Amino acid sequence: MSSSKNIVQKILEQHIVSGTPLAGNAVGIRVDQTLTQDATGTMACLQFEALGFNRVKTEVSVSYVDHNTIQEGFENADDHKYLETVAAKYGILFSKPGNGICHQVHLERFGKPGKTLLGSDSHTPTGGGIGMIAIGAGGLDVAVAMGGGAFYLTYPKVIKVELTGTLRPWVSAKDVILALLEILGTKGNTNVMIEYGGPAVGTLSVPERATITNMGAELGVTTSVFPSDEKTRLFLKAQGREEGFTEIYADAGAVYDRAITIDLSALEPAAACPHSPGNVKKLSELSGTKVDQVLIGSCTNASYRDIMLTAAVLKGKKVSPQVSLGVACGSRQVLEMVSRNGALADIIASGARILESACGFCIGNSVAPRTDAVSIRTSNRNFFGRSGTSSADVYLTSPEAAVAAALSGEIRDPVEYFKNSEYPKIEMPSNFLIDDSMILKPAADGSNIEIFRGPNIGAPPSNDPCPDTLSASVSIKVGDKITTDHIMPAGNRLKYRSNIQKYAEFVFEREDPRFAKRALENKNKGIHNIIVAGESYGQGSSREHAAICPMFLGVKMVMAVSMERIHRANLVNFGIIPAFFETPADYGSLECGDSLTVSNVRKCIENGENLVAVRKSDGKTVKLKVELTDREKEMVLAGGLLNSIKSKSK
Ligand code: MIC
Ligand code: SF4
Repeated sequence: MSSSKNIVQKILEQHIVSGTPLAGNAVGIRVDQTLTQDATGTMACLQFEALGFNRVKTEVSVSYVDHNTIQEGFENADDHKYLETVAAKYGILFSKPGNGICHQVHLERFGKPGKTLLGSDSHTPTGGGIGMIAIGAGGLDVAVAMGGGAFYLTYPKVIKVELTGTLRPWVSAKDVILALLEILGTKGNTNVMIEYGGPAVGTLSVPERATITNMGAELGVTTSVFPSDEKTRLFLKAQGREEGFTEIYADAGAVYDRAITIDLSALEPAAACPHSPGNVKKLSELSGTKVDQVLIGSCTNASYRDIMLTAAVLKGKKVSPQVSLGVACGSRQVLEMVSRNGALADIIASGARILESACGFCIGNSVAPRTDAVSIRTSNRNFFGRSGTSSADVYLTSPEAAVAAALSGEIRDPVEYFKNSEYPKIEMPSNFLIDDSMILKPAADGSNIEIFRGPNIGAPPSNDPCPDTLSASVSIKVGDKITTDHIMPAGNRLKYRSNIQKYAEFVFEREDPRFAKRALENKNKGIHNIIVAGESYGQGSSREHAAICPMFLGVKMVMAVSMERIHRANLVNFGIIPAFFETPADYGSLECGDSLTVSNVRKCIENGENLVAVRKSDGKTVKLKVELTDREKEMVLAGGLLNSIKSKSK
């Protein structure tokens, strides 16, 4: 075996606490830092409490409030207060609403090369831009990590993405990740990490790298990482944190499972077209499409560089009368800097709406577009209905292309549209404006702190151990690439994240509005529910509600052709069996309403044998693979992680 190591190996091997670091093996790693956000964090903190920890054991844990900041009704504000008091009590830093989007603030204020970061949000890999192994997971996994427990993952294959050339004017980092999405697609990339390298890395600033690693989440890879180099040092220095710098490069001769080269000089501006981040087309092919709304922001493209570029291009011009332009800085640091240097005034003067430094439009809780609208966004997801308007078409682009659309009222290739204008050169500031006063420090001794619990907050629901026989009904059959947004809508349903009973009413709301009622009726009659799904089930968000709420409705198994990593882990954490068709064609023969019996479930799971489902109507058998590690078997059999921990401590 070669002694030369790639970056992934270097960082992971320093953090391994169990297992052998070979692709495909289950390994446990030590987690140095965690982040949670309010939409997933309340459940994570409730679970942290249920697990009985009395203080976080990580180097840094930060609780951000950035998702549910609309506060229509008392529920979100109550959750914020709950999170604030939990943070103070247990040793967590608390980033107040208004301080910015978790991933951007974390990159600016806490990210450290060579460290591991686990976050209850699928875009945690943003931290890969600063040379961390930063992984998204369900809230329960993050709760365990906050308490000092290991995080378990499949040791990844590593794809090297070699960047060569230089980006042309009006082509930017977003176009790099869109090009990779075009190559790799959004499915079939589980248990892979992407490592960037090559001569062009040095031409990209840390926030530009973070745009690329952020949207790596859409590939379905575990994470993406950049080297830590002189650009990283300068970024940390400008954030007043140079002492956190370590240089990290791959060794010469490091080995990879696959290599892809992207020549930045040859890239053309692109967009992810409705309704998948993998549906990438060149903007020149879409040119002329009328645009109604343009939104610049989100954890992908709202850095200082992105907002300054937006301002410089808009300066002295007016937004097309047909277009509603919204701009949201990714952090309060950026908002304050652009307001002090005058750039914000140029954006305001152009006719833009200034939105809060928060997730906002990206999670669909505000500024929903009109019926049948075309909306151009610099964010990372355009799943069906996520904008809040099911009939809207959402295209994901770079800020350059978004500004071209805002000014012209049409989708335009910015290279062509701005051909007579100079491309503004945005220099990285040598000193960012540092003011951490909206990050509250925890109490040194939290024992006297009383936790605030509003009426919307319930205890995490419990589950029964896995039954030996499933007498089940296929209560829904869904297609390929079903995202966790399809399973558990966010938007105006977000305020129920802490109220599982209520939130469960909306499971598969857009797929089949009668699903929740049907599933609950089955449960009450003692019939187990099974979800039948196609390829790449559970893409997208890490929201564990897409497992907890089905669990609450009595779902015992998901039979799928294939499944995405975070969602599979969440199902296991909540005692739902992730099962895979041994013969994928069996997917086609099952229908919603089929009654199935699955016998000897516990024994087969324990022994790692196939399960066999028998259809009552015609005796048809369907063989199902259930591939679980020993630790996962325990969880599934116990009815979830909380049960398995409790039964061990008895
Ligand atoms: C998302 O971008 O889909 C979210 C909203 O940030 C989610 C988390 C959530 O559903 O709360 C994610 O990416 O994990
Ligand atoms: Fe927030 Fe959107 Fe980023 Fe998710 S993808 S963390 S909703 S800004």
